[in-house]
Amino acid sequence: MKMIIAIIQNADEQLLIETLNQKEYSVTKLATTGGFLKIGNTTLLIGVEDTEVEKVLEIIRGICQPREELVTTPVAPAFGNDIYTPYPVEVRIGGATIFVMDVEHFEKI
Ligand code: 2BA
Repeated sequence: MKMIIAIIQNADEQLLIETLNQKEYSVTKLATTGGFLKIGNTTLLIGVEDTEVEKVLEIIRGICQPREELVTTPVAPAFGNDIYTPYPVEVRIGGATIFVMDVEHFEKI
């Protein structure tokens, strides 16, 4: 058995969970925050048999879209001016960041 950990954008969460549930994959959703942008994202835990991993990854690839996000970073002051100027920078957020891990033990009580 494998545990798929998928960090996705909030915008893709509803459709992805609905699609996985329709195909009878169990999903646990965690509300998470990206360490770099400090904006909310969604982490899904999906436990599946080894033979199902590629099918689930295909579903994620088909739904999760990369997007550009404008982030405002302060630019260091120059020429004796001590005011930090906000400067918008475009950051590309991937459709999904996925980890697939071995599950040592699985039990439902
Ligand atoms: P964040 O950490 O908020 O990162 C959002 C996006 O900012 C990243 O998109 C990447 O394009 C950029 N970014 C992140 N760290 C950077 C850095 N040190 N310098 C320059 N740009 C940087 P993604 O790579 O698609 O990541 C989306 C979200 O997935 C991340 O949100 C984080 O929550 C998670 N993630 C990505 N890689 C991870 C990893 N190796 N381990 C754990 N979580 C990860």
